[in-house]
Amino acid sequence: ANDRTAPPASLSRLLCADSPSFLMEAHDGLSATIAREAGFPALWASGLTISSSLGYRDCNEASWTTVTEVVERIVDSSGLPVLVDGDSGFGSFNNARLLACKLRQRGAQGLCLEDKLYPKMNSFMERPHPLAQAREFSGRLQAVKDTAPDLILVARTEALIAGQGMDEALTRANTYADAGADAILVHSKRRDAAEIEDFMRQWHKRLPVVVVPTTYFTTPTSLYREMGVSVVIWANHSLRAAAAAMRRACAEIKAEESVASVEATIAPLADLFDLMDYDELAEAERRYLG
Ligand code: SPV
Ligand code: MG
Repeated sequence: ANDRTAPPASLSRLLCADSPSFLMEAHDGLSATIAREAGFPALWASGLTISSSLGYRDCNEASWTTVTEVVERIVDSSGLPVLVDGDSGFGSFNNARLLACKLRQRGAQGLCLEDKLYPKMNSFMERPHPLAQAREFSGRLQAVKDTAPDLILVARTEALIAGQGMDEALTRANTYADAGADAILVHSKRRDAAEIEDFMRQWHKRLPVVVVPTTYFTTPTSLYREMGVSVVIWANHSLRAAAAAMRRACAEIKAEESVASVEATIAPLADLFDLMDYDELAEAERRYLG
C-alpha cells in the first residue's frame, strides 16, 4: 500500500506550476505518513496542529526546538516536501534565521513566516492581532534568505486578519516580494473567498500565492484554479478528524466499560504495522541477520 519509492515533487516546482497544488497538514509522523498514502504531493507542518497535538496553545507555547524536532519526524516519515509554519519566526531576524537554518538541516523545503509579533496568537482567535512593522519584518525575511538561500520562503501577511484592509495587504505583499520572498500567503478569516479574489485581481501574479481556506471551506477548488492561486493548504483537518474520532472512542469505552463496541470503528493494529512499514524491517532482517 505504501509507495516509498515514488520521487516526491519539489516545493518550488509545485509553487511554479500552472494549476494549484493541495498541501495537507501534518503534525507528527503518523499524520504525515497517512497524508502521503492519500496522495498529497507535499505537507504543511502546521503550527496550530503541532501545538495542539503536544497539548500546547497556538501562541508560541511550543518552543522552536520542539517544533523543529516534530518537523524532522514529518520529513523522515513521509519523504515529502514540507512547508513549515514558522509562525512569526520566534523573535527577531536573528531567531528567524536560526530557525531557518535548523529546519533546513532537518530536511524542510520551505518556511512560512507571518508578519506578526512574538508571541503570535492563532489567527482565528477573536482578539487583536498586532502586526510587525513591514520594514522590520522584511529584515526577518532577508535574514532568512541570506542564511538559507535554498529554502523556499513564503511571506504571510496577516493584514486582513488584523482588519487593516486590502491596500495594506497588497502593500505588505509587495514589500515582502522586494525583500526576497518566493511566495506570498494571504490569510483571510472570511467565510467566503471574496478577499482572496480581490487580492488576486490586484496582485497580478507577481509571485505565487498560497491560501488557507479554513473558514471559506465551501469555495469550490475550481475558483482557485481560475484565480491563479498556486498552493491551497488544508491546514488542520487531520488533527480535527483525529480529535473527533478519539473523543467518540473515549466516551464510548468509558460508558461501556468495554472496548468491544469500538473495535470495528478504529484502525486495526495491522493498519498501524502497514503504515509504519514493518515489512521493510522483516526484509532487512533477512538481509542483515541471514
Ligand atoms: C496553522 O495551520 O497553524 C496556520 C493556519 O497557521 S491558521 O491556523 O489558519 O492560522
Ligand atoms: Mg500557524
